[in-house]
Amino acid sequence: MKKISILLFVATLFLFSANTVFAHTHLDSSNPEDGTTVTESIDTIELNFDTVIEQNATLQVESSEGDTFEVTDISITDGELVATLDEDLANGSYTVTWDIIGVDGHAMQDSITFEVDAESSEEEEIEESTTAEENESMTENNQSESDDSTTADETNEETATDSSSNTMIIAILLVAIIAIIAIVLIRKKK
Ligand SMILES: [Cu+2]
Repeated sequence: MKKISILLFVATLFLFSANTVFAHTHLDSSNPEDGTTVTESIDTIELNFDTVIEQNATLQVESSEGDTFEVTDISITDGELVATLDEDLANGSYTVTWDIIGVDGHAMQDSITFEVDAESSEEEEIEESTTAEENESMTENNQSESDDSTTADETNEETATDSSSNTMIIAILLVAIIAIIAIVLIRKKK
């Protein structure tokens, strides 16, 4: 009887450590905020998550025209991610997509969109049209890239659904194990 209760105790500990928190990691706030328009040009994007995240997070910035922007630095402190771009974002609409590993070990992918509408100087407009021309030849590449990310999105949603049903099963198992341990301990006392 003693051996069984020790075994159950170890199993419980294992389940707890594997699922410390029964919740996915989501975005709390960001700068720029989702759906907003910023009136000055920016070269950093800040994401605040509701739990700590792992250091291996990645982030992509894409304009509505399909141009992608190089992220030169990602710094992560607990649940705060700050991404620095190699250039200021010109006026336009942007989508920021991230892949993170949350505190529960689940991979989470999500995105925000925002607009930049800064007082544009002539220089910026010239820069913008040059970039647009340069990127015309890349449009094909970007097309296949965005196809890929759609597939990734779908896979991710499936994973999230699967893991939440797994979480339910684990929670039920946990309750059952705790109940068994309680019964064993009560019997021991008698
Ligand atoms: Cu999760």
